[in-house]
Amino acid sequence: MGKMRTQSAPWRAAAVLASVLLVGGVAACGNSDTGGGAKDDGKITMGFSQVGAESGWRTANTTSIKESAAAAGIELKFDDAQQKQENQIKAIRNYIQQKVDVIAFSPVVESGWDTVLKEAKDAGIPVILTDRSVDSADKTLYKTFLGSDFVKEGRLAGEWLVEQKKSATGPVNIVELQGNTGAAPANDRKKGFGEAIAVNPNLKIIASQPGDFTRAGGKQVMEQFLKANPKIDVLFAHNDDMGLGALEAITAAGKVPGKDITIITVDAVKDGMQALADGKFNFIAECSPLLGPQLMDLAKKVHAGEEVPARIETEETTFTQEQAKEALPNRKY
Ligand code: GYE
Repeated sequence: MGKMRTQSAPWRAAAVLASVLLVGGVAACGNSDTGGGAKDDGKITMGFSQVGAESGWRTANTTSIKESAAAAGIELKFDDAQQKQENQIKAIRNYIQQKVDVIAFSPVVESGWDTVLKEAKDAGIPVILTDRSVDSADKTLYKTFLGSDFVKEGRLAGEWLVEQKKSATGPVNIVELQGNTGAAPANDRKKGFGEAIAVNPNLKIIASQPGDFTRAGGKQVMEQFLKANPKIDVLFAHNDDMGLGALEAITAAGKVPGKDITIITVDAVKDGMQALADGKFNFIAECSPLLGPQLMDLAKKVHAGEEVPARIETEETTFTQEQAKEALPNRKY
């Protein structure tokens, strides 16, 4: 018996080890699968905190995310923060509590995210930034940033204007409608545009105010601009919606948009493209809202522990009035 026991000991040890591994394996597997706080069905759960519903761009972006999640078989928990950072922080904390597999969000402003991002990291939940970025110095707080190059959009808008006004002999007065204060696209578009027009000292920004990326904001601020400044030659609006709102103010002031005032915007959503084709806008730098498919792809990779590039840029173009007429019939959003 003694002999048998000695002989069987390694087997028993192996069996014990195997069962430990098996149980451990199942437990580990269960952990990662139920990390979604839900069933052990291998389905990825994503918590997504959206900026709001402030513009046509945002609506198209939300649709893209919801449709792509469904198509990719990803369970989406969606929250609209109504352009408030505190709401986004609350939503992210909820997602951490619910143990979602991946958190994705479009930060309404650039600053002030380190604490909540650290909480997600400590909970072992990967974060993907989509559309807008954060200014955190610690790049390990998120896996990747998927979105446009907003500085480039501003620069393309500015370069177009420089070319248009190259033979101007006197001052060209520009007013600027900014996005919401502190947002990456507001900061970056302002920067890119400002740098591009700096080559011609005739081009001067005489007023610049936030219109919060909304039509109502664009209209209201443009009314103030028109009241305070008798000579406005150019409007640079950080998105189509503010430009569309401004059209009403310009017309009400007895001026012809696209003629008396040159209008440049960013986004190229359908209503913006229509205004461009109709000659009310003069130029649009495109910004694509169709980020959903790439976001879902990234979520799957990040969840599987694969390496992903730290920065993924969306491809974009620009539109003149003629190009808008051509592109409009096929525009999806
Ligand atoms: O340009 C604007 C929206 O973050 C790129 O947000 C986005 C911007 C977009 O409200 O229309």
